[in-house]
Amino acid sequence: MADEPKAYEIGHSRIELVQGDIVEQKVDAIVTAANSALAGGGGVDGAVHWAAGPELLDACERIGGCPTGSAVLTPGFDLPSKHVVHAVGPIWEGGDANEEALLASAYRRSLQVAAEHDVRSIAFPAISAGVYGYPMDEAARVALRASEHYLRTNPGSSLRLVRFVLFDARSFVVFARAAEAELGKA
Ligand code: AR6
Repeated sequence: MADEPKAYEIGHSRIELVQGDIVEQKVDAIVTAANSALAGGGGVDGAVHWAAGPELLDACERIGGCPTGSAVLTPGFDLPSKHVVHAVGPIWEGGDANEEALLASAYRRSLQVAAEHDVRSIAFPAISAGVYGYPMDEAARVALRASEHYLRTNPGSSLRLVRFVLFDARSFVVFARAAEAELGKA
């Protein structure tokens, strides 16, 4: 079934894929796909800011910005999750502008900054795969590989659950196929 959640055990942790809305996830931290000005916007960032309330934008303004390929952490304010990680993925420019390394880095930095705050469970959207134009299948491979690599190389970190929350059936299927290829059968 396309919308059956999928799970992969990676050492003491797990990677899950679900179809849904990231703002409804009951996890320690949710990740939003931000821009480098942390100025808010549409897509998943619009939904996260709306659900968290206006204090989230104030917190972003105090931080001032975040380079592409990196991530910063704020409180979750009105969200069910304690923290929001603001990850800045690259804009797709055809694939020869270091996009893959920058996207992998955005995931890695998100996981690092979450672990620094003892986050046990974190939920990611498909960073860069919306208005930033990164092809969904390639974005999925990068996301899964970067997460698996982090969990395998940091077995002592606080992170026990990395959940990918795909907004629609198509992106869920694309992520599920990529996970089968990258992580094995669920
Ligand atoms: N839950 C989970 N996924 C979602 C949700 C949601 N509520 N809403 C959208 N998505 P995008 P980007 C999916 O465009 O490409 C913003 O304006 C969406 O279907 O949100 O990294 C920022 O401020 C897509 O698959 O992020 C930046 O300026 C994925 O989330 C810029 O857009 C990412 O789409 C970032 O662009």
